[in-house]
Amino acid sequence: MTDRNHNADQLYSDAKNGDRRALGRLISLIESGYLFKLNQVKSHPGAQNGPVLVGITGAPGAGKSTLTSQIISSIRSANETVAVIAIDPSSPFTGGAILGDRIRMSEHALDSGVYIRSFATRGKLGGLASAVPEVVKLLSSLLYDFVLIETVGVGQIEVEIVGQADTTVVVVNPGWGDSVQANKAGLMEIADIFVINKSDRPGANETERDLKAMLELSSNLDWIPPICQTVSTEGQGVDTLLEKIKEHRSYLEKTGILQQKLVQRTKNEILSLINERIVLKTNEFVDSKFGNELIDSVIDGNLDVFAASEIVLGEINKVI
Ligand SMILES: Nc1nc2c(ncn2[C@@H]2O[C@H](COP(=O)(O)OP(=O)(O)OP(=O)(O)O)[C@@H](O)[C@H]2O)c(=O)[nH]1
Ligand SMILES: [Mg+2]
Repeated sequence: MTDRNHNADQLYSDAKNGDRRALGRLISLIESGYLFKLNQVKSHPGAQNGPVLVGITGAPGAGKSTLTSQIISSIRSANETVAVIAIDPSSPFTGGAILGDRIRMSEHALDSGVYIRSFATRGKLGGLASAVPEVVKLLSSLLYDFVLIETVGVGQIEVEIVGQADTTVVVVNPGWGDSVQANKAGLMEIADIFVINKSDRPGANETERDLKAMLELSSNLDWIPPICQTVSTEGQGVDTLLEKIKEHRSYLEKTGILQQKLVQRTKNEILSLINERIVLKTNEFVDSKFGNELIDSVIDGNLDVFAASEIVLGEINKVI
């Protein structure tokens, strides 16, 4: 462990000096469950001085990676820097999506103001959900102006991951029912900005109308999610989207919501670290000889489950 700590510290200082391979290795360490203590972090995601933290989600194939690549270009043209975390749902059999993402993003590969990390999830999304906040913090400490998280908007964990962003962009496509699908997947509630991508296809205006109607029903907020039409393959509409992202950030800052989100995120992180530790200790105890004896006592009718759990809690209290 000491070796690993030393190694991580060295990697971090190399990463700070712009060594991207070191950064990649550090992220792999975090991904494998290593808790890297970022003592030197001064800039938190979502803090006033921290990067703009944007989640980009939507149905498979909606054009999220193409859009992300264009957002990167738009950010870079203003000379700001950006890190991207792409959570790739690619099947372990084809791996096609990873390749696709790499090709689409490859135009930025040599740009030192851009860092892209693709995670192939392959069924271990759960672990990634706890690694992502750490990785985001790491990237924030490296002073990127923007951190983008791309994830497919299906399933609870993906939505949870994207919920760690301060500004959530939901990508839909023109066509009957797409907005309805987004609604069903729970994406309406989390959207701060809507993008109708592939607006070169028929039906974009109808989809915008549908979305507006749904938003009127649901929103009672002072931030009404704007709707942007984009053609990502051409870069069309992307500058306007970036403007909206910045407007949302200003809104969060002005209203104090940004700070609230940071407080909530920090609280969740502390709670989940404590939970993990308690669950681990509890499992260890229940699996021990004494734990087995307790279970036997309950089965034999000498003890009820409440009394047994009190005893376990008492024991854990001593070791935690
Ligand atoms: N016509 C058109 N095609 C687009 C547009 N944006 C993306 N595409 C195409 O849509 C396909 C999917 O794009 P991706 O960017 O891989 O979509 P994604 O949402 O990242 O896909 P997954 O990560 O696999 O869920 C690609 O063939 C893109 O070239 C657009 O604005 N118009
Ligand atoms: Mg993608």
